[in-house]
Amino acid sequence: MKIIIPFIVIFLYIQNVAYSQPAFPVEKTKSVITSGSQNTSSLNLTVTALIEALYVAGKTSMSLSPTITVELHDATSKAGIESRIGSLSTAGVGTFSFTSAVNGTPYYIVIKSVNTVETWSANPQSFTAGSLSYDFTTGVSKAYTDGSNPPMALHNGKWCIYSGDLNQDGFVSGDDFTGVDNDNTLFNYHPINDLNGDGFISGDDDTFIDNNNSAFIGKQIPPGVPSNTITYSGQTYNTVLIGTQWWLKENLNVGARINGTQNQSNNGNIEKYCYNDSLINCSRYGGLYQWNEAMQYVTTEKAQGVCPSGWHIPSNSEITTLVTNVGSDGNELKAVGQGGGLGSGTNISGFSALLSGSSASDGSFSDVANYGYFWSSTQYNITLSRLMTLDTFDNNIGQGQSNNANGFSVRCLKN
Ligand SMILES: [Ca+2]
Ligand SMILES: [Ca+2]
Ligand SMILES: [Ca+2]
Repeated sequence: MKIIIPFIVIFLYIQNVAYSQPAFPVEKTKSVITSGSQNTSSLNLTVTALIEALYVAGKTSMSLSPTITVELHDATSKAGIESRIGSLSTAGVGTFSFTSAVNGTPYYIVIKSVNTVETWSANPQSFTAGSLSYDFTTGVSKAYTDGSNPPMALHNGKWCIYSGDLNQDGFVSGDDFTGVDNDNTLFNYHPINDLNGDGFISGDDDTFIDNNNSAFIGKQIPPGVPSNTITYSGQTYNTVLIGTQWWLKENLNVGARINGTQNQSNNGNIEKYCYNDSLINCSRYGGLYQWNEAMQYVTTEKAQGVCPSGWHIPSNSEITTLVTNVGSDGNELKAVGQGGGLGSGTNISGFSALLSGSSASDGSFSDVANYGYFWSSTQYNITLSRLMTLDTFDNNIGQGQSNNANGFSVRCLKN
């Protein structure tokens, strides 16, 4: 079976998706400074921040140049308005370009990464003449504190962002050991678990989780930050800001399950397929929807379709914006644990994509754990519509088209 499976997968994949060249220039550069998405009206934030475990390992600089996310949050509502992914130098300096921020308006600056504690600037900061610099390392007073703990860790004279929140729940606790311990035991390597950046997953990485767990370290945020969850049809969904787009962080799982041998129909009820006709797969991966059902029988781009009120099925060009915002690196979209080798998900964007597979019009299911397919609301022609594809093998992001009768995942985008 192990020899046969890849051939089956490739065959089904070719059958399912008529592939086309991406309609956008392929942009491999992750640094936001050199990104093609930068426009003339963007504002540049130069931030200085050191990540605790990397700085302790490197002693006078970080042991590697980390990828982080910087968010700007409205000073009054505290809501996130834009997030940008980029790198810090080993000295901790990085420049991030924002397209929706304006001069003279104060914003909180928020630093996130896959294995650190979310850290906010002590106060809102404003851009002047297109630029703003903020250095978190020079004093504990540079980060927001709710008084529970110092909001950063002091190492070798510099204030550092706490390491150790690997599951990004806002606390450093026992749950955060899981990935490190698994990699340590199985001799696997996922970058998220290499806290000190020495190329190995070992007990040294546990140390930071251990210490911060004992000290009850967690994120400290100003009062009134809006919840990043919504409830729709009895289920709670998380939301994530990528660039200026708010995405649902999980595949939609709404409607009544029908068998893959039946067609979803324009009957006033939302219907879904669950992989292998098993309800538990809908809980894990979300539902699979034929294009017309996903769109609720309209063909307009950005239609609400089966999405909650105030949300819609993304257009192909909105997906292209997402692709640009992650530097065309599909691994940044995949959840940690999805994909293998060159295709291992890093989830740097927080999009948390799963390789949920597909259904075909003959009632068969295929590709789970190998491919994830996400419908757009853009038609290619009368029978095919555009979609985004992620796979287990590499970091490619496909933007092809496929038959409307196939069942794929749906990710909703906020209007
Ligand atoms: Ca945690
Ligand atoms: Ca390590
Ligand atoms: Ca229906």
